[in-house]
Amino acid sequence: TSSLPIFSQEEVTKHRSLQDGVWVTYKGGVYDITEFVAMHPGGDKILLAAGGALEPFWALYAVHNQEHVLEILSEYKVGELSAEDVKKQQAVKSSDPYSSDPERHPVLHINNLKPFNAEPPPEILSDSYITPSAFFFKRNHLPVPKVDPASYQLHVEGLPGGVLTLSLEDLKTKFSKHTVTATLQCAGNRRSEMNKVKQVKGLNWGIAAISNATWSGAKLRDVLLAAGYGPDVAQWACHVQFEGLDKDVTGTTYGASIPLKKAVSEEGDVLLAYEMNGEELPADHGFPVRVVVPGTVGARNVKWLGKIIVSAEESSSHWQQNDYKGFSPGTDWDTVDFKSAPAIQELPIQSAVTTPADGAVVDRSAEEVTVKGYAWSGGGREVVRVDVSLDGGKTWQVAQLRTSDKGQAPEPSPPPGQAWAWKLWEVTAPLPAEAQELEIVCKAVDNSYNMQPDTVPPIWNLRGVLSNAWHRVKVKIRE
Ligand code: HEM
Ligand code: MTE
Ligand code: MO
Repeated sequence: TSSLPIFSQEEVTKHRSLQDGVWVTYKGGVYDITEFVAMHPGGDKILLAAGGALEPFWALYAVHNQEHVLEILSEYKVGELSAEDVKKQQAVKSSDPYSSDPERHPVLHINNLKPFNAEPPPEILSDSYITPSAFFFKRNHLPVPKVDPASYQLHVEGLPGGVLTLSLEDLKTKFSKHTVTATLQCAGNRRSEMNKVKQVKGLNWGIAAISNATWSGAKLRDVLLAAGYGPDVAQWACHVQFEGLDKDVTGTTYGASIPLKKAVSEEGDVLLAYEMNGEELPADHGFPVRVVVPGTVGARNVKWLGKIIVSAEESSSHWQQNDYKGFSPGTDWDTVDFKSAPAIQELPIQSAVTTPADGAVVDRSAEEVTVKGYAWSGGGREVVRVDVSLDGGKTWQVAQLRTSDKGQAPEPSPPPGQAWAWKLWEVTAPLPAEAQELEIVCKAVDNSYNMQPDTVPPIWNLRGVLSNAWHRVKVKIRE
């Protein structure tokens, strides 16, 4: 039993602002979190819970179901909620906003269940040039919205012609269909390697928050032209914003924006995709329509697209303004100013070893080892070389690159600046005679001669994004 005072719900509800103090309840405890609000990794959303219960919010943002979050909360305990009010709370039926999420393949490694975030085992990535949709990494910030394709409407706003509203049928029949093979990578891919240097905030992705698919749909450019886009618009507009149909508890939708220049460029290949790998978009990947922005960070590839807005400003969404930005290793949560950094758009050069896995054992009798992986660069820059070392970077050899599955014709070389898809690579080398352990390292080079940094510490950042140091894997040789 606790010696802390007992409060009524009415008393708790009086504390709903920084001035009056911010109080919340959790499992019958009362917490004064006023001091914590400014330190909250999820931003001032936390104020939504002011004066009430945390449980329904934490059901929506299950990232809180961790020991360290409860430890933080416990520091702020000021009392107990009266028994009568605890009973009333329990009577409020808690409904699970994730109950209509789709089924997922059990092979996926789940980083977070609600919202659903998962990546495939790395060896699956290098086993097929096109990642089967079931294995494609999934990154949701919110519950998957249920969208009826028959009544689906896409609104295009901000152009001189007024609002253009399109049905799914309109999108499929009034615009020509384009197919693009494009790799999608989350800004947080390989975040776990940053975590090893120093704790960062975010999902602990391994090396597989990246996948490659063919996407088909209408070109965003064509839709904007149909909605009244012309050279005059470029005089005042700089961005194209996207809003998803997935909503948080306040009704705020997922949102992001890209530069107008990319959106209307003939070579930009931005799609309003309704097919993935030749089939209708799966629920997890944005059914019925998502934006595919080739060469651009995953976060701007808005799923369950509801609205397109041509505007002078970037999206005001949390994910455009206060997340998905890079900072110096010297910047911490006390000093970070999100306004000071640009939103991530094109991603830097990346590669990783998918097999063998870190910690694997190879038999000396095998005499050789085959190393496989992926390599990709943002902005349509083409990977031109991948270097692989078996001795921690002392000696190197050049990997074989491929752009198709074994036995199939390679994809034709993309025009300069339109290399949207990754390259898979492979090296088979004799096991070094003396070594008992291999330290396999890979690094890629793109056609601008951008290369990956050799270690993590100089690129560490508090949010753990843009993690693209040389990938290192240790393998034991069994005599
Ligand atoms: C993330 C603590 C209340 C929304 C986090 C994280 C912590 C935290 C420690 C980072 C978790 C991690 O990445 O390991 C708390 C505490 C709360 C609280 C102690 C109450 C006293 C809330 C409320 C909301 C919320 C009420 C929403 C209304 C979020 C979101 C993130 C987050 C959206 C994820 C940020 C991201 O990774 O994108 N919170 N939180 N939090 N929180 Fe809270
Ligand atoms: N679009 C909506 N509407 N909601 C989201 O949560 N997540 C974004 C982006 N588009 C997201 C979204 C992020 S951060 C990434 S990395 C990609 O979708 C992931 O796409 P995928 O799940 O198809 O792999
Ligand atoms: Mo992402």
